[in-house]
Amino acid sequence: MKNFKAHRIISWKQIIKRVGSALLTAGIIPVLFVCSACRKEEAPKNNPSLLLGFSQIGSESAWRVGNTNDIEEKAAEYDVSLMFENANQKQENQITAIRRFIAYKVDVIAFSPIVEEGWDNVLQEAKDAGIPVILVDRDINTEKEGLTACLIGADFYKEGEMAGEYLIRKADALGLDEVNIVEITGTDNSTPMRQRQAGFADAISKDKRMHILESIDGDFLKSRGAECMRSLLEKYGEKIDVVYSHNDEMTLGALPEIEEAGFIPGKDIVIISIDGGQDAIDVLKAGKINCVVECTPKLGKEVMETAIKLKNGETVEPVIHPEEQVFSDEQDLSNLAPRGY
Ligand code: GYE
Repeated sequence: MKNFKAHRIISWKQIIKRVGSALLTAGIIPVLFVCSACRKEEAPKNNPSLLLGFSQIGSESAWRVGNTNDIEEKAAEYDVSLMFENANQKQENQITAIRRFIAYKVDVIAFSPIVEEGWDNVLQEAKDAGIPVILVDRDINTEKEGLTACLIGADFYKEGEMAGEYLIRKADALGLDEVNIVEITGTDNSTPMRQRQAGFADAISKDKRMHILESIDGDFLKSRGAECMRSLLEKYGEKIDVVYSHNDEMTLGALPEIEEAGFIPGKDIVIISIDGGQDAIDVLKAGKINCVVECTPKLGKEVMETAIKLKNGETVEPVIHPEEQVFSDEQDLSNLAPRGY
C-alpha cells in the first residue's frame, strides 16, 4: 500500500469541502486517504486547522526515520493536519506527491528534495496555485527566483568542515606524516553529498599530509556502504588510513567489511561518520568509530512554526540551520543523553 496518511485529522465535512473541487478537476480518487484520527476533536471553528502536505524522501536511514517521526509528532503538537507521502527514494514520486498536494489545495507544502535539480516545473505550479513551499533538510538548485519560501535544514558544508578539522587533530595526535582517505559519499547530486564533500575537502586542503584516494557513491544506504567498502579494500588494502562516510548507515555497513578484511576499525583505520544516531554513537563509545558529526533530524518544530507563519502571511527566515556538534574519541561520552533517533 502507498504511504499516504493524514494526521490530526480534519473532519469528513472539511475533507469533502477541501478535496471536492480537486477531485472533480484532477479526477483523483482518494482511496489512499487514510483518516487515522477522525475520532479526535475538531479544531475550533474560527481557527481552521492548517493543512500541510509533506513529501519525505524515503526511509533509507535512522536519520530519515527520526525525521519522519519528529515531523509527525510536532504536527500533532501544533494541531497541524499533515498529509504525508513517502517517495521511496524516487524523485518522480516526490513530484507526483507535490502535484497531489496542489490538487488538494493544501495551505503549505514542505518537502525534502532527494536531489538538487529538476524541481522548477512542479514548484512553478505550486507558486501559480499560491501555495508556499518550505524546503526541509535539503536544498534545490534553480535559476528561478521565489519558487520556495525558505530552507530549514543543517549546514552540511560546516558538517564536512568539522569532520575535516577533526581529522587534522587526529593525524596530529597519531603523529601521521601521510593520511590516505577513502570517502563514501551520499546520494549523488543531493545537498548533503555535495556540501559534506566540499566542506571536508576545503578543511583538509590546507594540510599537505591529506590525500583522498577515492570518493565513491554509497547513496546513504547501509548495503551500498558495505559494497563500497569491499571494493575500496580490494583496491587499496592497507593503504587506507581513514574512512570518511557521509552518513551513519553507510558507516555501519562498512565496519564489518573492514573487520573481515583483517583490520580493526577505530585503530588501524580512522572512521569518521555523520548523523549521530544512537547506533553509531554506541559504536563510537565501543571504539570502532572515532568521530561522528551530529546532524539533527529534529526539524519538526521549525517546520510547523514556519508553516503557521506562512499561512498567516507573515515573513519567515530564508534559512534556518539547527545547532550541531561533534562527538569523538577526544571526549568522555559516558553521560551523553539518548539520541532519540
Ligand atoms: O545524513 C542521511 C539521510 O539529508 C541530512 O539523509 C539528510 C541525510 C542524512 O539519509 O542519513
